[in-house]
Amino acid sequence: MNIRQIELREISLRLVHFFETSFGRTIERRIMLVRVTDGDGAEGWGECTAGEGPFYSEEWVDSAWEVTRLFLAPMVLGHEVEGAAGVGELMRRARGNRMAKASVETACWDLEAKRAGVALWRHLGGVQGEIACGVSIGIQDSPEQLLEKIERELAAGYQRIKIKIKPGWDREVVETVRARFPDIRLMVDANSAYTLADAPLLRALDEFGLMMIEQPLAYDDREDHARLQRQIKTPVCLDESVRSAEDARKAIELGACRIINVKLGRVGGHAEAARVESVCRGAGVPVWCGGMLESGIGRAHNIAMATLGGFTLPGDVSASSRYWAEDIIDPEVTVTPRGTIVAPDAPGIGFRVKLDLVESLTVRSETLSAA
Ligand code: OSB
Ligand code: MG
Repeated sequence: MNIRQIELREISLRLVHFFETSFGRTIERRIMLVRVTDGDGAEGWGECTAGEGPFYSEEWVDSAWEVTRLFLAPMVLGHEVEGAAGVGELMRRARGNRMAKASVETACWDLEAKRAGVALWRHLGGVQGEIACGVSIGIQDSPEQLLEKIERELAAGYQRIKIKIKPGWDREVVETVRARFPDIRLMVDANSAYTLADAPLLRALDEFGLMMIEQPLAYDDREDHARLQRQIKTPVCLDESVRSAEDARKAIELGACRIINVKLGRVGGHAEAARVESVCRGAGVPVWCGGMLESGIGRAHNIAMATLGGFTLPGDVSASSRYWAEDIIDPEVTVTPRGTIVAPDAPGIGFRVKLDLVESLTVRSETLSAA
């Protein structure tokens, strides 16, 4: 593989409904898209999952844009490499910036699968032609609104409900939801809103039979999560603090979690995500595919990743229409009444990028070429 051109584009896409987490509210997404082209004109698409500010992690849209144009693109352009699996290695000298790296790396995987004429999920070694889906529901203006939303998602068939929590929107809300829906698969995500001093409150959630509590403590912590896990029955799931397969190994060894959420951007791309999956599968730790309010391109990559064998729990990958009035791919992502997404059979990510729509949503673009 020899990438000759990397095109960066920033699009602006408005969510159909605001999405609120413990670190803030989003309504207008800024999304960096990456298109890579090789010497034969084959192309692939990737999406950067960095948010509008450095609040989920250090990365944000403009840091991803700058590091990609100034450092990552020159490391990749014109450099012969065995295949997409080797693209991460080309960018190794740059530390961190995993979401930016993933946007380039995943685009190369799409290109490679398209060249081979196979669906990306098969190319990655996926074994599940249909993936289980849950939904992530943000903090709402009132508990009643939350109940209404849950009702709607369950009616659509989703297999599990995740609600966001933060101090002041936690115990009572979970109690209300549980009282109304006693039997559903339910979990919570705190996005690092608590500390070990909150252990009593987090332990009080044990009585609600949650599948897991996601990232309750600091975004870069494993040690305190291990302490917390010893004090509560609900399984801890790590999101923010697992950035690599090595992180996953250490977290599991420490007892910091019993479940891991895998996100392509957070770990730097498909190759590392597969290594995380492999470490977890070997240790008997279930994983599931997280979401970052992706447009269709990132969503398609998530679907492909989630077909790997270790992804045994419903992920945060759901229908395009939950996010966008019109998604940038054709067909849009839809969910079956069984609460699943069927992995597409077309080559590469398996969805066509609507170029005209992308063009009309583009706020800036830049093309970088091999010398
Ligand atoms: O922690 O999983 C998270 C969205 C943005 C940032 C972080 C997270 C999320 C979600 C949304 O939970 C998942 C989705 O529906 O895409
Ligand atoms: Mg999370």
